[in-house]
Amino acid sequence: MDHAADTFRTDLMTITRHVLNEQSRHPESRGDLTILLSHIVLGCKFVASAVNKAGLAKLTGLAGETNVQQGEEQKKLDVLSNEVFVNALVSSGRTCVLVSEEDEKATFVDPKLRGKYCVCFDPLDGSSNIDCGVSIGTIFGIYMIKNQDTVTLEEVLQPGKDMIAAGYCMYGSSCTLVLSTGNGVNGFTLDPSLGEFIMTHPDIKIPPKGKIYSVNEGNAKNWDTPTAKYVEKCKYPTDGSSPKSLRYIGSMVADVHRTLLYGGIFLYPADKKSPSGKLRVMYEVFPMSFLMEEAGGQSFTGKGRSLDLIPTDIHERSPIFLGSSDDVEEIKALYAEEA
Ligand code: AHM
Ligand code: MG
Repeated sequence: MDHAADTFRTDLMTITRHVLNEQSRHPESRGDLTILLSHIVLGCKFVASAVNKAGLAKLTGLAGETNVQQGEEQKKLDVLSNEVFVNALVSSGRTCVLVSEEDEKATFVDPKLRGKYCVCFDPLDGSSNIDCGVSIGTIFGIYMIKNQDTVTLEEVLQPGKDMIAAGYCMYGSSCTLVLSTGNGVNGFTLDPSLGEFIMTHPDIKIPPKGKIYSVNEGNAKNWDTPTAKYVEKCKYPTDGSSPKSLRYIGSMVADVHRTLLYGGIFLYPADKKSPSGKLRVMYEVFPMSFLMEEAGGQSFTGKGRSLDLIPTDIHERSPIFLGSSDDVEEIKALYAEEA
């Protein structure tokens, strides 16, 4: 008869066990980050369940409110996800400021419930994909605040390189949570029968060069010269290499997840209509750039390293080019030529 371990994995590295292991590398740690992350994980499980049931529970469609980002319509699932994360983060007792894509202003937590962390998050990114069942996700980045009692908005506007952890959860054909606490990147898949995220992608490293480019080519007529030249090179390489394949889901979490695992480049450049691009610095560009660098890749804004940006507004946008190091080098060279 088979040993149980031949059929079932019996020594499971759950995300909680992993985060506790990481914590033990810092003997001075009091477990605050572990507690905060376990609340984020709970939020992700709740949203995963809501996304799965969305069609049945009539959660798709508009909630009748308008999002702060230039009048975008807000979906019911976005509203629900935002509430879930705000409640989970506040009740962790480990946060003092929350920055959410869905809220115009930063939320300063009641002083009685404050802890030392600021969390920036997009509770449900890729909302245009909700109604057709395409992958969507949650993105988060975590900063440490020096003094939680006196924290101001200025202190929240820190460069991305000061983040201490970042991650995303993708609600796709499976639910996958990718996390870095500044010591590499690991991926966990939700086992629905256990209700636990189990490590399935240890120590993710992005290939140094990829065969895929990912961009909304519908915006091509408004691109600047370096972006246009780069995409032309992807299609008609002049160095004898094969053309790259184009893959674009239109959901940042899914497009970045594929880029991280398979290599290649994801671009959301500036264009004449959107000179700062579309994606938001604090809860889209920074967390994804942090993960990319931790996995051995690069992230560039068209001017410099993405994580060096210092935002001046919590909903600021930036162009972004991220992915395999060699591929990002090529676009950097084209911007340098232009300068
Ligand atoms: P959202 O935050 O309103 O969902 O928008 C962000 C999304 C990203 O997930 C994705 O990369 C991008 O918008 C796609 O934009 P476009 O439809 O312009 O290609
Ligand atoms: Mg978003």
